[in-house]
Amino acid sequence: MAHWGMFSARAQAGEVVAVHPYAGDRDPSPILGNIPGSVRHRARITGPAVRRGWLEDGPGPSTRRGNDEFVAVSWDELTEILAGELRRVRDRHGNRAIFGGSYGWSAPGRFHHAQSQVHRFLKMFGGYTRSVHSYSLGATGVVMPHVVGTHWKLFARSTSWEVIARETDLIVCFGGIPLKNTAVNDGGTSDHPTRGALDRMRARGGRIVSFSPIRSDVHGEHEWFAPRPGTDVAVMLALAYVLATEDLADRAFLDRYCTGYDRFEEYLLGHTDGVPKTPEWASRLSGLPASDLVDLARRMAAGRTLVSVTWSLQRVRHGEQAPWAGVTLAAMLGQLGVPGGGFGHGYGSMNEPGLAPVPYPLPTLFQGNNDVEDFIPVAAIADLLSRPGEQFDYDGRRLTFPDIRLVYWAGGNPFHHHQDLGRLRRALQRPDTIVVHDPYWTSMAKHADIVVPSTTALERDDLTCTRNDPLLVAMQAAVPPFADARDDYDTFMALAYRLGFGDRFTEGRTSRQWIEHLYEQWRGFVLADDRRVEDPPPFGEFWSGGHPVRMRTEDDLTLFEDFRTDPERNPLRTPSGRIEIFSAEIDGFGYDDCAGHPKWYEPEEWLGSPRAGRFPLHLIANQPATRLHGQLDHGAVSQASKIRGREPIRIHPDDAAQRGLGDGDIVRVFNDRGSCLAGVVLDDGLLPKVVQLATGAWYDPLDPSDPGSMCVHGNPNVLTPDVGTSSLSQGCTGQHVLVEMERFDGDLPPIRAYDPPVVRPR
Ligand SMILES: Nc1nc2c(c(=O)[nH]1)N[C@H]1C(S)=C(S)[C@@H](COP(=O)(O)OP(=O)(O)OC[C@H]3O[C@@H](n4cnc5c(=O)[nH]c(N)nc54)[C@H](O)[C@@H]3O)O[C@H]1N2
Ligand SMILES: Nc1nc2c(c(=O)[nH]1)N[C@H]1C(S)=C(S)[C@@H](COP(=O)(O)OP(=O)(O)OC[C@H]3O[C@@H](n4cnc5c(=O)[nH]c(N)nc54)[C@H](O)[C@@H]3O)O[C@H]1N2
Ligand SMILES: [Mo]
Repeated sequence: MAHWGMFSARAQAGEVVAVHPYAGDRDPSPILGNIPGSVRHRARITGPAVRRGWLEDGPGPSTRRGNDEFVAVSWDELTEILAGELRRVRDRHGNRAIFGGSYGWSAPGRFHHAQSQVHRFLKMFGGYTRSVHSYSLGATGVVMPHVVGTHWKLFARSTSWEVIARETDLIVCFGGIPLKNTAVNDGGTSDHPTRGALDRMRARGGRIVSFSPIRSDVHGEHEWFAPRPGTDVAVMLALAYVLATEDLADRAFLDRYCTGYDRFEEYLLGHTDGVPKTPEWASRLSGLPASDLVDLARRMAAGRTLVSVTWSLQRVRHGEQAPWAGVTLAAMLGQLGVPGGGFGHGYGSMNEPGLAPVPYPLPTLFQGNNDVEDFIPVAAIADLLSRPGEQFDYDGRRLTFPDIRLVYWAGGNPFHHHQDLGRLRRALQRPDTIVVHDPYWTSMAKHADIVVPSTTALERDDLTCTRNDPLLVAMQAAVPPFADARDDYDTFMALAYRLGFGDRFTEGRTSRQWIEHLYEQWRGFVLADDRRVEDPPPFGEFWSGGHPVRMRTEDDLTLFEDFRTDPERNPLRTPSGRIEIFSAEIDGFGYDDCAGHPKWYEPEEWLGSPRAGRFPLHLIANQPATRLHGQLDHGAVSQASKIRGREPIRIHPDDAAQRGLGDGDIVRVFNDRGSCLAGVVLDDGLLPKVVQLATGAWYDPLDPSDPGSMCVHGNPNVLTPDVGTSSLSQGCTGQHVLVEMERFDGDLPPIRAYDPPVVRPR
């Protein structure tokens, strides 16, 4: 199993040479094709290593990270060095000086999940400064609990694809419903139902209206509206304005199920700021004809309408506003809780919304408590490292950045996920020690002091399942461990014994015994359910049979149906128990960048800003179609998309012509933060002045000694701003950035991203 689908593997001489998708998958993802050849790829880390400068000079700040050679050490030496350094930092600076946030997707598997392992280990070691929320949903995760009392139920218990296919007349989707993203679900996925569901809905006469700068964000027939990126909230407000002023808003629903609509309406009509949010007003911002917005609002009120907002819309400055405005628009239509109507968040973002949840707890590795209370919103990593002792706002609180001495990363790649990589590199110079576990020499591993080679999921036994998938799956090793790589569990086990808590960490179990233990614990939950669809066999039988076990799923869900049926007995977990169109809590925080109701804020990085005079193209840095993040960027499917080895950048033919660019040219994309090379793909399915460069090309600095160096490969995060969504949630804003580009006629530098650094014997 991979995060992007279930498969069987054919192996030869320690390498996976072919994969076959699971027969039950109705629409398997092409990115399975990145797997063959990945086990023995030259980018693998062959054994434990320590950065030469760190070994010779001892722990401390260093400008040589990312530009130093490594010294190979044995596993025993590694364990001794790492245990000694952990103890030194704890004894001298306390546990809060250890940053163990360690964000990232790593691999599926309920036991060998790198984050679960590193967090459990560091908790037993006395705790660590942690991170909260995700790069995926930084704004949603904070704002939506204030508005609807939850954020995860919006995806995990969303209206099902079956209900949409059967009931919905009109999907109005902001950010489209990109099929490419439904390849993936965190922890794995055994079926891909989105394409089929949308086809069935259309066959019934259902329509899709997509708001997106990119036409291909909806596959197949649809109506395409391309607003200027970042103006969706203005468009939503204009649709709301038409509903409010043409007597199309469902006042009875707003009275019974919501609070604060009147406060919002004052703003909508312009009573509070003198600016009525008319279709003409939104037209000037978005570039869309006002009459189209008027027509659409009337159509939305005339039938069963689902308002859908992708997660990308909240991964921008003021990202709190789009989901909040979306739910408000759906509330005005009065269809929340009605089958096929209402609101969705993340259709086309992940293979999770629309898929039925299982009613049981999943097998879970017990974590224990973290004795350190300090935390950061996850995307504040560079701030944390560069601004110790400084205060910042977060969800109504004033927090302080602790002074971090040791950074511990297992299962994630900040050089993939973080913004403004030049700034990140300078921040990574500051701690005493950086530890990285990864199977591959990612840029993060190259910036580490202590490098720990992990196995990949293909090299170990595990089991996996997710909230929104019916199968519990035995993941049996396809090949033996590569070179001197170790399972993260075994690394932590050795460290825990060296540090004196080995028995507590292992509870006396081997990996195999843990897997059996987690399975049997889960099996108990299933056997207690009278309505189970299958009896899970005892572990031995399950493992030797190798077949997945099917769980019961909660089919045909409609989001907020319980609440609609009986709002007194099933209130939302908000202060009022209702949908908070106006939140007194948020209003009370007094932020000037997040008011008490949904509001249009002008971002810094958009085509209407003064910055666009210098950098006139709006870059969409979205998820890659050809891989998951930076994982297996060296795989066949990802490589086939590259242009002379560079990541493709899509541009409208008119913008290309203005710059004298043709298909296949190499360009230098730049702004005042950095620059990268990329390969031109002409595409008239883009709004003019919009360009698109996916995330995930491995960072490849022309001059590794220079934090501001050009990336010769096409990582957009050398360009993106490292600034939070707002004082409320401080989420990631990596989706949008203004750039300019020019043809690159120089000698093309080689791609060195997948080459290991120099590693010398001790
Ligand atoms: N500009 C911009 N940037 C973005 C985004 C955007 O929209 N625009 N999106 C953001 C989002 S939503 C996300 S979720 C992040 C994703 O960011 P990440 O999750 O950090 O990216 P991955 O490449 O998946 O990193 C996972 C790492 O885990 C390693 N790994 C795999 N298996 C194992 C294992 O068993 N053990 C260990 N120790 N390591 C393992 C992989 O080799 C890989 O290096 O990126 C964010 N960055
Ligand atoms: N193949 C693949 N699938 C993935 C991932 C991957 O790496 N590869 N990553 C997974 C992860 S971790 C996450 S969190 C999700 C993320 O899910 P999302 O954040 O929803 O995904 P993106 O592809 O970044 O963005 C979706 C679309 O939003 C559109 N968009 C961008 N800005 C605007 C705007 O201002 N207005 C409008 N109307 N549209 C806009 C873009 O055209 C883009 O294609 O994807 C998941 N799925
Ligand atoms: Mo994500």
